[in-house]
Amino acid sequence: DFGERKGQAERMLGLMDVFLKNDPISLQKDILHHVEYTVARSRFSFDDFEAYQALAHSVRDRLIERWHDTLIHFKKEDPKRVYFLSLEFLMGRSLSNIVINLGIRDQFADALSQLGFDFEVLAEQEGDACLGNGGLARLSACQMDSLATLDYPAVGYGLRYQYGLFRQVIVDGFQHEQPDYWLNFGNPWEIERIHITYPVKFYGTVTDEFLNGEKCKVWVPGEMVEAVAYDNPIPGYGTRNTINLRLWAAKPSDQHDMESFNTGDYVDAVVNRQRAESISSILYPDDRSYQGKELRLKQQYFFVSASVQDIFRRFKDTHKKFDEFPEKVALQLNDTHPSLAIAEVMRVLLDEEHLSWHRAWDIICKIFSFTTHTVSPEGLEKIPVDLLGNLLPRHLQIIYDINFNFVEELKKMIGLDYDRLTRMSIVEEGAVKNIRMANLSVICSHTVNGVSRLHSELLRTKLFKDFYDLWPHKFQYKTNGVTQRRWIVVSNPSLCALISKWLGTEAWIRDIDLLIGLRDYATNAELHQEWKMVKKVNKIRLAEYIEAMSGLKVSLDAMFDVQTKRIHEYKRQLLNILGIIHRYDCIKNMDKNDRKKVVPRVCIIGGKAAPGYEIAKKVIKLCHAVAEKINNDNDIGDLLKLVFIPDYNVSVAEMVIPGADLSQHLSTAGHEASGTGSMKFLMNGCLLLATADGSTIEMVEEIGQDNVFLFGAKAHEVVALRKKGPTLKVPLQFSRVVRMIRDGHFGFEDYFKSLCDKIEGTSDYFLLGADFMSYLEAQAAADKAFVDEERWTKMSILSAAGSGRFSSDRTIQEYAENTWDIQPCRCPF
Ligand code: CJB
Repeated sequence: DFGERKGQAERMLGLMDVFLKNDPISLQKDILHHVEYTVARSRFSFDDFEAYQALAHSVRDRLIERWHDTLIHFKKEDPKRVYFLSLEFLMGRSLSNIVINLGIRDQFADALSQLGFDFEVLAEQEGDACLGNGGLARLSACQMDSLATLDYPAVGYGLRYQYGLFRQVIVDGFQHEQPDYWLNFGNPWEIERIHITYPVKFYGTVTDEFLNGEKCKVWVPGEMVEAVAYDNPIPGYGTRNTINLRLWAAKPSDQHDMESFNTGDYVDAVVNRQRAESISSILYPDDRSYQGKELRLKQQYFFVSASVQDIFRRFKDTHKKFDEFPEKVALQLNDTHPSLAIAEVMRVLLDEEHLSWHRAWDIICKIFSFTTHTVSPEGLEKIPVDLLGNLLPRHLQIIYDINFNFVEELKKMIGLDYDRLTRMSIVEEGAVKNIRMANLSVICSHTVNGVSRLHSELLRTKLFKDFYDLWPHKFQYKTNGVTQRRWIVVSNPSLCALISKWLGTEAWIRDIDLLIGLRDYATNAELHQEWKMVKKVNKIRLAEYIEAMSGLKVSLDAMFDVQTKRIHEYKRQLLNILGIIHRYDCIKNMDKNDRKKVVPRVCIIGGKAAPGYEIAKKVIKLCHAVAEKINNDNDIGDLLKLVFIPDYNVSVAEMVIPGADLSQHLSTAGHEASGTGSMKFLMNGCLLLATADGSTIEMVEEIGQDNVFLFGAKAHEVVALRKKGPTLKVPLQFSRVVRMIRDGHFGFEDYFKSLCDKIEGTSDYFLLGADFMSYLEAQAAADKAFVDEERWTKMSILSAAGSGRFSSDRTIQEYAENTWDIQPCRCPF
């Protein structure tokens, strides 16, 4: 009865304030309430961690208000939404980011200090959410922040792993991996939605049946698990909009294998049921190596199937005709990991909604867009046909049908060019038959994006050349970006305040192009003073961390030179270490006078190696062995120090990046699709020492060649250099430092032998030898610039001033306008 319901609603409204209040007393009451009733500790006695929990819950309450309002607003407006499908989101900590985006950080800090707590200390209590490996995963997190801030109607979908990326522990210089059971201490930022569940099916058989006289396929699955939604509200900055990141967890299904309960052993049957949870239990730690593991494929399909069901449910709530689907739905594939979504949407449209192939295919071609993050063909995901056919028999059929139609069309267009047909086919023939997920994604998406201009060029001329020749209009690029909210406002509050002061506004936090205004003051002596002070504050913070972690005292006058990222051969951490050995060797051979001219350096390296990646693990050990030698050499003192920062993750990055003077990005040109770490350093006024690779090329265009230390072969020269092979001359300096390792200067010579073999002679695939001299020259140029404080500070200011293009706000706006065709949908305040 309407009257009765209206009356009840009004009564409820009367019982509650419309919104929670943010004055100091209300906040303190709220925090204490959560101490007592949520954390269940006495409000007269609770420690920092409990205070953090209560604080987090008070923040969460405010977050939920906005999230509800946004979801209701989206429902009412029913805009076209983008669904961002990604197997990885590297969120890091949430508390500071959330209170800053909600605009209530200072209020909370005041309220806490009146209770005798320090906001920063409590924020440190939070553990990182590491549901991803590296750049790709952190990019997803930055893009969610931008989607919310720019008011786009977006939903993120992913997996709620119970074990995040392993923790890296160093024992005697070797990497050991420990599990990251991150949910142990609870996660206040997620909302468990026990009623939002979907069944996900695996295995079984497909039969032909007749429905209303029409032949159709029926998939009779052999296993079923339940996907449960966990919602993670993502607040925008300077807006009420708070969007949803929905992560799925696997739970046993009540419909799962009931038969075994009746016939078999009860205990065994329960244990079997529990196995369902393993699907979402662990994040695969192998950044870009595809091993054809069934569990990985199960994860991919599990999250795709649940997300697609959720998307259809939402669409069908308000729409009847599937022809409207492309007007309401854009599906973004973050790399090929979610590309089974193509076959899944097709299956639902054909087998459950009973659309004709023609109509279903028409919809597919309008809704999917694909972004690849990879440069090399070996990086592309392939799934063995046997594996796919066993786990998802109906999907394999659909992929075969898509491929059949595609190849038939292709023959009409290009004739019987069998080499090309073979290359472009979704099915790779060979000893093991594979499904090429990238080909599937390119064929079925309306747009294929690269992540930098160079990357896109490589896609068009190499990786996807055949497809580009066929469909040039599909290929675009969106140079990556990072969010300035996390990478300046949260991680570098002093720089944030300084920028706002000099620009006279905080508007740059939403509109990063304003940073360019700093150029006007690039030579202003007063700004120089303040700029140097900010760097110093951040260097002190980093130096304290290094000392607490390793006992090593470092000089603040030294240049803090940082290379932090996943360890990969192509990223050439080894080049950095060889350069350090060379520097060490030079200092050792100098007389007293020359030593006085040496620019002191603290070299900082950090990053994880995939557990099965032997060479990368040897690089970590080499770094420690070299550090051991140098740091204990009294002859060297403060002139050179080498530090390995263990367990590099988002929160460590937030502390390291602002404290860096120089940052290194050494990938062999043509191998880094974009690179995003460099953007974070740039925003924080760190100078770059880099190759002309990925998005660095575009950074140089923004800030000018004079403000970057560029070195090394260009992408187009790399192929020619490799061809030279054994005739390629490497400099003596290079051979000498490799010889020092081989001769046991740093111990462990047998262990390092294979590492040395990898970079000498024809095996030097990543061209360390060829680039070495140019690298040393760039390093010398950096030294020279550093001693000229005024010049360095100016370069630093110009770096930050020119970093605006590398905000994920710009990237997301380009996606919205040129790929997804969505409009902002701003929730009224
Ligand atoms: N990337 O982090 C990953 N993992 C992969 O498996 C493949 C690529 C990185 O993605 C970043 C975001 O697009 C890029 O900036 C980076 O160059 C790329 O290596």
